[in-house]
Amino acid sequence: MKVAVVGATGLVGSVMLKVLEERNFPVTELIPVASEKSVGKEVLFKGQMVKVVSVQEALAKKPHLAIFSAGASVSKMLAPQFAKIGCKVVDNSSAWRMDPDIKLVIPEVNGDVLTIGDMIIANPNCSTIQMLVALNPLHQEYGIKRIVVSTYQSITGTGVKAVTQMENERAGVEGPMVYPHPIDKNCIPQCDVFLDNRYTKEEVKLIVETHKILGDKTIAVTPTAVRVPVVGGHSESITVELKKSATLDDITKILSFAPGVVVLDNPAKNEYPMARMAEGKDSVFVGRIRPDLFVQNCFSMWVVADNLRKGAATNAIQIAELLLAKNWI
Ligand code: 2RA
Repeated sequence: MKVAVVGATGLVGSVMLKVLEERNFPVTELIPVASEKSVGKEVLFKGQMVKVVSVQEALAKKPHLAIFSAGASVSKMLAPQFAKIGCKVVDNSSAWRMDPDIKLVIPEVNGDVLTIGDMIIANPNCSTIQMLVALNPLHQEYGIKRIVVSTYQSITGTGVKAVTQMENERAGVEGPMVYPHPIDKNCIPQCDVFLDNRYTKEEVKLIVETHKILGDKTIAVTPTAVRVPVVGGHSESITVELKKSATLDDITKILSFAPGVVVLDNPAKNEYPMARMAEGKDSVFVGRIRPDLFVQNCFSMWVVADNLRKGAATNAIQIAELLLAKNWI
C-alpha cells in the first residue's frame, strides 16, 4: 500500500513512521511529505532512507492512505486534494474535528462509526484520547454526569521548539520562547490561546470533543489544561461523577478489562502511572483510583499516556488499521 505521511519531518510525523514500522503496517511505498524547505531531505523507514517529496509529487504518486500531522491550515487546504484522488486521509490536526460531516475517532471508543464513505477522518486531541479511553467504559456502564479534569501536558505537545526552550532555560542559555513564560521549574496554566469564555482552546477541546465522541452533550466537563516541563507524556487528574451507583471494586474491575487501558494502582507499593514510564508505550495507564469522600458515585483517578503515540501517531494508525481490516483502503 502506498502511504503518504504529511508532516513526516515533524515530531509527531517521525513517531508515525516509527509506529507504522513497529506495527508492520503493510506499506509498500512510503511517501514522506513536508514543506518545500524540507523537500529532498531523507527520513529513515524500514532501514531505508526515503526522500521527502512535495505535495504535488505525493499526489502524483496516488497514495491509498495519507496520514497528516502538519497543522490545521495545511490539513484544511490539502486533505481534500488527497481525498479527491480517492486517498483516505487520517488527520491529526484540529482542522476537521468539529466538522459535522467528519468522524472523530478513538478506535477503542467509537471505531464503529466509520463507514466506507469516510474519506477524511479526524484524530482527536491527545488529551481527549487518553481521557476517553479511560472514561468511556464507565460511561457505557453507568452514564457520566460530570467530568472535572486537570491536565499536566508534556512540552512535546507543543513541538521541538518547546523542548529547545526548556533545554535552553535548564542550561541558562538565552533562546526563543514558544511559551509566554519560562517553562523550566514551572507549571504554566495555559495550553494554547485564551478564548472569550476565559478557557483556553486546549480546554475547550476536552469539552467539545468529548461531547462529539460520546454523542452526549449533557456531560458536564470542567477542564484545566496545564503545561509542565515533562517530555514523556501527558498526565491527567480526573474526577468523574456517574449517573448510576458504583463501587470502587466495580470501577477498578471495569478499568482493568477496558480496551487500551493498563491499571497500575498499588498505593501500598507507591505504584501508579507516571509520564516517564508511559513514554514510548501505546497504553493508557490508570492509577490512584479512589472514591470521592463527599460525593456519591464519584471517583478520581490519574491517567497517563504518551501524547506522541496513543495521543497522536498510534491512534491515527489504529484508525488506518480499522480501515484496512474492512478493506476500505
Ligand atoms: C498540546 N494537545 O499538547 C496539544 C497539541 N498537540 O499542545
